[in-house]
Amino acid sequence: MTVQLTIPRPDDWHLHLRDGAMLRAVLPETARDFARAIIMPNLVPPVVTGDQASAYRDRILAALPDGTTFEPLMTLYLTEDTDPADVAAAHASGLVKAVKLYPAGATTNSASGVSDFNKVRPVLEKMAEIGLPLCTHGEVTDSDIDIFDREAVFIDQVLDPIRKATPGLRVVMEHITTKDAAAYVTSQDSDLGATITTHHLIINRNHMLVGGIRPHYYCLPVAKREEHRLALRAAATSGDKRFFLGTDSAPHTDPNKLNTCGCAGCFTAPNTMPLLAHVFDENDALEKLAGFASENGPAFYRLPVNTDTMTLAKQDTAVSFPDKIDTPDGPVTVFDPGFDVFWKVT
Ligand code: OTD
Ligand code: ZN
Ligand code: ZN
Repeated sequence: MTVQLTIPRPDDWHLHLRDGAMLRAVLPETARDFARAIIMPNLVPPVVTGDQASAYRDRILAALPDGTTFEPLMTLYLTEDTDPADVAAAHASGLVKAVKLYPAGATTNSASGVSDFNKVRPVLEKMAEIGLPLCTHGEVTDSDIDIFDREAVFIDQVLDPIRKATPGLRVVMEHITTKDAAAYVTSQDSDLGATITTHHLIINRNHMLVGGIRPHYYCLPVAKREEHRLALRAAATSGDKRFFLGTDSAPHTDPNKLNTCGCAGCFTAPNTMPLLAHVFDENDALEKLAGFASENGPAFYRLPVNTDTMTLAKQDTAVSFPDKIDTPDGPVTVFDPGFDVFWKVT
């Protein structure tokens, strides 16, 4: 018997689309399944001002295949020089849906991020006043903090102090990877939400490191121990409205991944929804997928749930996905979950 699941059309609340030829190659992979996405601003140079976000939005819309509907939800890259008035204007015009905080040096193209959090206080206060969410890459960058501990230390040393000092600031902890982060979210009020990626629900650090190093599983924040993956699964499938999907799909060409200093990122845009159906099915929580992928994100961002739908159907035989997509810059490998998947988007 075919099992089918129909949910409101999903959105991706954390996505890297890049620019130029790469944008044109990867955008159709997201627009096929998702109605909207929060677009990360870590281009080179970064998307810092409202004018830059507006121009980037135009480039995304111009890259959409004919007949596709997709709404890019733009973000600004927070720097120590960000002007609170520019942020407020970009929000008031409806252009910008969040501001992104990268601790300087934490991840890909984060060199222009924040080192001195006191310097961004006026922006954060303005955002609290106008209700504009802050999305955080939640890892400290101190060289003496072990990379596997950087998320938990960020919560204690950076995030919690910022939130206490800025009442009313709405925050999304992006791509959480630890049980500590999930527990922090559930201990707080509804001003705090968190995105969870598809790949962090599937891999732990063993998948990346046992039996040979697997560069396509290397992403930031780096996958943690199995107990953390299980805590993320529990959070995603719990029905708690504060947890929602942000794929963090982050395409890099194979030569840039398979390198002595390989880039971080998993490219999950093409197969995320079948993989999530597999994960929620495995956890006996298929009825919670609509909340995670389609309803909780809009609730946090105070946007309507999409009125069109997506149907996923479980097949009798395993489905296949392309191994790679071709781009003019080189091939980009699609995330391989390492197990057979029977779900497909119909
Ligand atoms: N993580 N790769 C990238 C960004 C993210 O921290 C992130 O949001 C990227 O390539 O832009 C990654 O592994
Ligand atoms: Zn990040
Ligand atoms: Zn990201």
